[in-house]
Amino acid sequence: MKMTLRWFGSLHDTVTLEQIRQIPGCVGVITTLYGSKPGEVWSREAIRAMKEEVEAAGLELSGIESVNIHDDIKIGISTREQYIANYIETLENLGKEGIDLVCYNFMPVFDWTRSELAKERPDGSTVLSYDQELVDKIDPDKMFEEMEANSGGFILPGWEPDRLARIKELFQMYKEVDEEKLFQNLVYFLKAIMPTCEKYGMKMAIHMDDPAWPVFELPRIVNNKENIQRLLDAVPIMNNGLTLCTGSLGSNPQNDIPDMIRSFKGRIHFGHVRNLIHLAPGKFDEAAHLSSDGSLDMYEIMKAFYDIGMTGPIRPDHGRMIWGEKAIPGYGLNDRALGATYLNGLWEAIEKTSKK
Ligand code: DNO
Repeated sequence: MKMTLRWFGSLHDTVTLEQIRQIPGCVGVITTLYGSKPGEVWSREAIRAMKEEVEAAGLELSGIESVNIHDDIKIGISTREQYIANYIETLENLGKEGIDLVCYNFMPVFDWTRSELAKERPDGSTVLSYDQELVDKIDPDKMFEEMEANSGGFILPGWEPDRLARIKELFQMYKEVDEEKLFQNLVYFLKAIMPTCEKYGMKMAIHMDDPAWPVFELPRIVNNKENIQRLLDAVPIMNNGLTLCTGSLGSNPQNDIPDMIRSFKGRIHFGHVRNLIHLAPGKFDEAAHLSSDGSLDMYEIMKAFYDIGMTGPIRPDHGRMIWGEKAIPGYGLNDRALGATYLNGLWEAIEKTSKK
């Protein structure tokens, strides 16, 4: 396992590479080419510049999160061919620059969804939270404005303005896309890009749907053991893999995360590890990474990663906002650094006791 942190680039992030380097045991960052739009080709020069910036700070560029998928690919209309060709060119350019991990998601219209971005907890920290009842009251067309209004002026990852410019039109286009169609469109995309992935040893790591159920009646297909297994079996090669996100899967208490980690051995290329508190069905608050602060057993989760011989990057995921920090919701330095340190501590203990 390699401990990493997500970094949003020097233009957008309040956190610097220098700070990330000072987190004990943190060896790399996961980042993306900010400013690129879904469907565009990433040039080799731009990729190289991004990599050189990270390496100059003494860190490794451990993977990309994300190369976003154009909605035409998810909807499955004829224009997808050009966007798939562009995606392949981006993968080739990444491969040529020695990058071999790409996290992406296949959620229609929206990426992750929350009803509140700064819910205060009793200790005064704030967290992201989700309440289905509140989300049901939101007009989906207004969702972007809601998130933007709550974001403290930061651009939220996955909620970039460009991506959502076509929101009304997109809802219309997704009307015909049910779960089966979305699944088939994902398989079509994966089959098209796999030869390139095999050539460059590129690991495609799909992110779980967050939350793990349909939102605004849009289909969700990467949300439980059965659906994920079906996806792995549909394109049964290592390059078709997962970003195992404990917080996304954990939104549904039915998901047994350690069991899923063990079942997907060999196909998990990247781990997002965080905790949350189940409050009621369809309602949760995010929490500190510590097991006792939330509903997930982080020891069992890290043990499962250890048992499958996880060698890829793991990153602490959304942190609380603490100690007066102002940053992208979920992505401040302080609580994610605590998270990384805690997860590294669990790993060290598991490693030492397992070797005895
Ligand atoms: C949220 C993130 C997601 C993730 C994408 C991957 O904080 O985990 O935005 O990066 O779903 O494409």
